[in-house]
Amino acid sequence: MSKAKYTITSALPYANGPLHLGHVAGVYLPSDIFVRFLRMNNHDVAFICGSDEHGAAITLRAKKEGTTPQEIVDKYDGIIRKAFDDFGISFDIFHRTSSEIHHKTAQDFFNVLDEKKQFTKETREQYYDEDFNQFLADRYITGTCPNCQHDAAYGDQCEKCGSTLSPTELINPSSTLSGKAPILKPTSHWYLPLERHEDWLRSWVKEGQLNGKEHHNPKNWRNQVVGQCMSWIDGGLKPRAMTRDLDWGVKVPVEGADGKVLYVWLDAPIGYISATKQWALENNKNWKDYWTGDRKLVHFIGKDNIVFHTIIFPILLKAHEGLILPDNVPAYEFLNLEGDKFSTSRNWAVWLHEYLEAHPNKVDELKYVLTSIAPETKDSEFTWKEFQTRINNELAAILGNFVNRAMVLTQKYYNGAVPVMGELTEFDNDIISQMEAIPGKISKLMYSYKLREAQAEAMNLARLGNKYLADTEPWKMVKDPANAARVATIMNIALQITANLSIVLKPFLPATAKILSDHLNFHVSDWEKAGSADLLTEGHPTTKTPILFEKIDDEFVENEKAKLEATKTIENSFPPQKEETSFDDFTKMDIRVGTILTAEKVKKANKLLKLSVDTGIDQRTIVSGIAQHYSPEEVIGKKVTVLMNLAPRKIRGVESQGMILMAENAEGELSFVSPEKEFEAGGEVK
Ligand code: B3M
Ligand code: ZN
Repeated sequence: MSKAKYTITSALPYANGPLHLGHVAGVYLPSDIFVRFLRMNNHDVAFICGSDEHGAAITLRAKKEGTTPQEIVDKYDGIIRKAFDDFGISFDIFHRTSSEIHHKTAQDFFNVLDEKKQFTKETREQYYDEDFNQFLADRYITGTCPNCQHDAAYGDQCEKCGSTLSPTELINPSSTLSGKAPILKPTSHWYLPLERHEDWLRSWVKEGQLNGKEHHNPKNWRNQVVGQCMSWIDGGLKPRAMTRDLDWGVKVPVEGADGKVLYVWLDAPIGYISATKQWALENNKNWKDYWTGDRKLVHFIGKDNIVFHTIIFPILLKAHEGLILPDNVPAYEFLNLEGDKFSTSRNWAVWLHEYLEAHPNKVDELKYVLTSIAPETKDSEFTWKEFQTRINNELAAILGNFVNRAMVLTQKYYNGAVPVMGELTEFDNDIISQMEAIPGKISKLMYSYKLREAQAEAMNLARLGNKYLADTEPWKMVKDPANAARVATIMNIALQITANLSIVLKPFLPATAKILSDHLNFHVSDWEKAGSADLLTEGHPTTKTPILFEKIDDEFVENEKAKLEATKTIENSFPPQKEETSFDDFTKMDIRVGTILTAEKVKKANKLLKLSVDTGIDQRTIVSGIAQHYSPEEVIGKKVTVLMNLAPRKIRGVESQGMILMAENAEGELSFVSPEKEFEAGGEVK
């Protein structure tokens, strides 16, 4: 049977910020491990990724940094690209959706679907920000998530529970631009009628589900993925707008669509195709070979991207005709950091590029730890303490220790030359058969996308080696010359294990595997060779390896934790600045210093105090909503600021003749705004 061919994609990171360890553990590292494994198994593979440079994520970031979207994407594409390079993620291409070939590919794709009548054009009411004269799609609108009540969900998705939303589903929507409640205004867009595709989609997703009693899952789709798809389909598929009123993105390629661009979730997945095209151009290949025929398309993504890759993009691919649908969509849950969520706004993150700058020689260490804790089936957590424990107790104590002993003793006893394997004991045979079984176990786990267990299985080979040396104790036996043949056999087996490690560790710890290969003078990348006990022939020369992993001391852990604390920012919920006002309008307001003379609670109103205030020119009654922050007794005699010429209003039956100005902190606590010097009542505030 010929080997399966693969097109592997990793979610295109938004070029609106650097990558943190959560992104790495849940998308880029696992896809890289999987691809390295496939290549070693001689599968035909294309490994595709690139920057996602459109959408509100980018334009909002540009606004925040006071610059242009183009500058934002250039900056972050650069940072991300370099970090991937330094970390050794082995993409065949890391492309950009701002490229010309992408714009053209996405427009052609849109035209094909339009010609096939796969869209409906509809005019609907959409949220609109009157202050900014802009329709509010996706991240331009926030509100409370109808599913988890998170109060900062976006118009297209909630980052807390991962659900995919439409702006109108948000509770208490507000504009990200002005902070105000939006109005509704009609606009025309191209919609993809998802509901037309329900039947085939349902059975296609079900193929990934349980089959019979054994819970046999032929496609190995993760429960979370099947679950989210089914709940979306069962919830009723609806038409979804595929265009937006924005000026940053891929222009809608039809007449009468001025000021409209493709929805970023239409254009970004097509980015996988345009990246493949670019790669094919550069490498004399035909891109179609990677998107048609007998080939497995696999998307590595985070769980917040599930429906885009299992419903929307598959519908687009199917509607386009002739292109393959994903074979699997291994989606990862979220990684937390030191007891809290990763957060860009609070700068609670370990940024990949910063880690690599600080610890350029600890790349495999980070890979190992992140794979060990990868959030494959549930959310997991990164802590610097665990980073230390995993490196010291596993990498250094097990793998490093075993390799070091095997290589050092070989130098010492045989000047580096592989000794003769003599007669085998039962124990030797048992160790060898355990070793032979490991590559097969790893393969099985890999093809089922259980990379965390696969790495643990690879480490079991080092454990086996350690146990073998600890039980046979060649360093004791060698003291009696009568044992020479036995010691040679033991060391031969230990070296065969080391050579096997240099193969099976390659997908997970490529730099470490390379050190082993170099010092063993053994460069084999063919997975099929792994498991054999005669990889190294008698007399084969080896050299002593350096210490593979340095122990991490407590100071390292403390430093890293202190760095996190020192750079975190406090998130506040202060509203954005209000619209500009004129000096003339400002001077219309009469604001003065006043002194509170008396205060009493307003009956049946637990927030209100009725105050009498000396304003310097009169004495008047003001009702103020401060009863939950001040008792009547404590306000008497206080100097406050009074808005004098506010039109009188009746509040709970009492006429309020003005307003006391209050300052509010992030927790919603109120404080009087009082002159800092002892000023008498009546003084103007201007
Ligand atoms: N950029 C969303 C994200 O980074 C998006 C993925 C696109 S994959 C086609 O979460
Ligand atoms: Zn939610």
